[in-house]
Amino acid sequence: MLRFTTAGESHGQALVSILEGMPAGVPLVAEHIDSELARRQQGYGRGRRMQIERDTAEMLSGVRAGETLGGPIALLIRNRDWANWQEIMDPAPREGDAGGALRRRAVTRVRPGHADLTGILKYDRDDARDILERASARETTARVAAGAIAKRLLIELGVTIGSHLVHLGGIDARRPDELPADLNAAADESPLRTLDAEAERRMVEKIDVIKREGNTLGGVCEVVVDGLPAGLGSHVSWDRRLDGRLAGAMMSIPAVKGVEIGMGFGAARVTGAEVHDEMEPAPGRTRAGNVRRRSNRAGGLEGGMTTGEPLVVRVAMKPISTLMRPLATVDVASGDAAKAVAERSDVTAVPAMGVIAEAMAALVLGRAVLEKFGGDSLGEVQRNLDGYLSHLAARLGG
Ligand code: EPS
Repeated sequence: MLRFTTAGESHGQALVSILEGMPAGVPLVAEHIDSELARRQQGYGRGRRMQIERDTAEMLSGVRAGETLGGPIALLIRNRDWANWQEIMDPAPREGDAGGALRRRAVTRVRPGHADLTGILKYDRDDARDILERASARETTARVAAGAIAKRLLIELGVTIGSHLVHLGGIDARRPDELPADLNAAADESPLRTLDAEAERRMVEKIDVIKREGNTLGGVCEVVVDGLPAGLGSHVSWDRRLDGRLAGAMMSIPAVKGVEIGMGFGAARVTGAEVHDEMEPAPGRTRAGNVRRRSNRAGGLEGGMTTGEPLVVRVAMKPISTLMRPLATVDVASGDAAKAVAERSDVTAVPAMGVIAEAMAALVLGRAVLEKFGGDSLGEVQRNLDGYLSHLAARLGG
């Protein structure tokens, strides 16, 4: 079973990711991971932190001579900013807080919308830094590193994942009827990872205005997965339905507040004839069971299973909760009314969120692929997939 966990604080020494359950023999070099980490660091509207960090992953285990070994893969991503935070983040006990640095730097004016307040109540802390360091979206670096490896497995099996930004702070991007063959090559050209140059211009202007106002913006990214065979996930039990598993993974990304598959909420507003994808025979479309859907409003999922059409998931992110013109709050040290802490932050991180959503999709789909075609080596997985595809090829007059 493919699973992963992460560790690390935003201004601690490093982030760690452990990915377990990858079969042996998957080609993997540092560049596969580092290129994804670099994509996550892009995006107009990010703050000064991204100029400090140059995220690269050290492979500590599970990989030898450019191939996975089948054992747990441990990855280490160092925080460059640690050099500036050693005194504050040092794990060693402080003798009476020499110099009062910890007290002076304590975060007590908790930010509305952030984990700060509920975190200190639940974990019984006085300094919200004990919460925000782990709640920070810096953690998603470790997810993208693990997801980059899941992507390599999927690529070997003919499955590719891309994303683009479709909405930012009230401005829609036009979605082309036909997406570019290499979606990420096109989207990564844009500073906002959007395919609509005119909308991009207005979005950049809006980010500049909102930044001057000390405010923040959210938005929506669309993840598209091509090449999935029909039949990943299952209709038989609630926790095997792939739509639920994907939505859960996307909702676990910090600041994500909504997920739509295919038409999503739009499907609730119109009739069945306007929602369901009509089918026709299509010999040779093996991965879709020799059938073509005339539309893909279902977003590639029916009955909790992939249909063989592209998987389309849209993910909505709220505006970042650190505002330079802070909102009203309570100072938890005094109990008095106050203005929230205004630490350095981003105006928006929606373009990065798209890359993170790709990683989460890769981890969920990698697991679903191994459930169905699982093996200890890439060769075994490929043989299992090939056997299933020859079975599909023979169905429905194919
Ligand atoms: C974040 C605040 C900012 C972001 C950070 C997430 O960091 P800092 O507090 O150091 O200025 O840059 O995102 C990252 C570091 C990253 O790698 O994405 C927050 O509070 O969530």
